[in-house]
Amino acid sequence: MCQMKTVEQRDARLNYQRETARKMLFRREEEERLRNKIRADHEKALEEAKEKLKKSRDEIRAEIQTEKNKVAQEMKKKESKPLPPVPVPNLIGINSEDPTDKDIREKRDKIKEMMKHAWENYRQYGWGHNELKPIARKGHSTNIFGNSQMGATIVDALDTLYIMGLHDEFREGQDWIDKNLDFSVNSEVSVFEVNIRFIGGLLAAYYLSGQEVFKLKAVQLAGKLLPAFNTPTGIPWAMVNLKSGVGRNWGWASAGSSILAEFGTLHMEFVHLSYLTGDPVYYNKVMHIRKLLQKMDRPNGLYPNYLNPRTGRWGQHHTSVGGLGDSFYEYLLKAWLMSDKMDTEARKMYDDAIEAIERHLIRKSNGGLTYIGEWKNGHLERKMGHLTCFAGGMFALGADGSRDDKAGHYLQLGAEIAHTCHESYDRTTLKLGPEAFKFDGGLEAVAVRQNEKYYILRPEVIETYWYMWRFTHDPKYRQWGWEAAQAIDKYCRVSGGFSGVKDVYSSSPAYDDVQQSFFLAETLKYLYLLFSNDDLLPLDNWVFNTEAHPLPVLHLANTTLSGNPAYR
Ligand code: DMJ
Repeated sequence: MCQMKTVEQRDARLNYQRETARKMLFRREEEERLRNKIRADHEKALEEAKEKLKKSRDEIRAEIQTEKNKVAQEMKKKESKPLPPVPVPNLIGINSEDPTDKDIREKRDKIKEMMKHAWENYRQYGWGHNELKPIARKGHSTNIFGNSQMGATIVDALDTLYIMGLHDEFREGQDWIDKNLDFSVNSEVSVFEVNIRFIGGLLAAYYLSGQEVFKLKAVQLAGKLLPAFNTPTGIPWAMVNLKSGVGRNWGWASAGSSILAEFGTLHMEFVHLSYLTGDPVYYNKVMHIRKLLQKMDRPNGLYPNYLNPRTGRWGQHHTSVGGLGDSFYEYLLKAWLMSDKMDTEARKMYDDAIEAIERHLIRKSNGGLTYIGEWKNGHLERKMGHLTCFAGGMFALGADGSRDDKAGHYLQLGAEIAHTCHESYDRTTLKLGPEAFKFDGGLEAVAVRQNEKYYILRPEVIETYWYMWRFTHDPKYRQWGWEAAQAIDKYCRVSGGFSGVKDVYSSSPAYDDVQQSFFLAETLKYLYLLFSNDDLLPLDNWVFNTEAHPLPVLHLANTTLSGNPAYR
């Protein structure tokens, strides 16, 4: 027994020694192989370097360029991969008969003529630039579009051209987008503006025309905006560099805050992006914002305009239904409408917000005009902006489905705001509305400060007329819209396009020399729709984003994207 153990132990020792020797040999061979490889690589690199030295500087440059092109081509190939097919929602009312009433037809033709004038001059003098300077007859841009030529007017105008039947002009725009619209640029843009004008414009053009290029460009651009959401809270920065993805906020915003109307106006476009691509990333980003807002305390039930994306805390307690707040409320309502009224969470948030606004911000002036003031650190400023005038249309649009069946009340509120905003136009010399107007110290619906007397071709008042027309068919809304159209044609039209004016109370106002892209996207589109039949883009099937780009209703369940099979 004992002898057997000794034999076994000896065998095991021998095996161990043999194994160790084998491993050492293998390691040595491996090291040798590696040394040889390093030597060979080194020699190859030396040879290549010697070869390179023989080449001229230009040859070397050309080689580097070829390498770069190869990489760029690879990236382009990746970017233009076709997107997965999804069922297109029911697209109703893209075309409609001409109005039977001759007078209405003529008015509509006049609006179309104005659109042609704006477009042709932009094409001639500003093509490819973001906007047009109609007096200087050259391109124009502002910091919201960054420092590159992204053809904002082309993208913003596309769907208006389409519904007006200006198909040659539409194709010119499509061709430019196809060949020139490039987002790999070192340019810092506004996330909000790029979303509502570019992504909204491209998506609407896609749904109306069915041309894939628009969908593809919208998705490429959205990918470039995503890094803006990389903040500690997921509340996006106001601006993002399209190339580096670095984001930051406006220097003027309260304590480094993001703006409610900016990060709160992404929902419609982002839900459509997820629907079309089958990728939930966009949907998740906007739902995260919503959930975060839902959890926060709201002073007096009001949403302040500023929120710090690092700390998740409110900035200054200012609340506005005009600039800085406006389209956040609009998108709560429209999220509900766009989901075929399935997204009841959004509807509830809208109802709660509107009730608080009515309680704290809406008042009647001594002269009987209903206005929406601004809440600033605990007191009400009796001033209303042109931007706030969109709210008349919003109240009317949200009347159906309102809490406690207050449809009549909200339609009436919409009518009162429309009336007030009309008064702000009617009390000027040019019959065009000022940027902001007061209800204070005996003044009603008039601007006081010189720097609030301008009109920059904004759409909000006409937008409200159109919604009120669709819901009531009261002819006064067409009449008011026509008054505005005539005033624009008389005082803003110049031979090189349309320009804003600096003082609506002066009979010979100076021009600001800017043809804003929203003039083509919104002002002229709402005017055209005001003189069209209701079956053109019916409101049961289409929801207009805040830049007037129509997006179709999707039958979406509360928290899922059931319209897209990729989600089932
Ligand atoms: C447009 O770009 C949009 O309507 C936005 O929501 C606010 N205002 C401008 C036009 O005035």
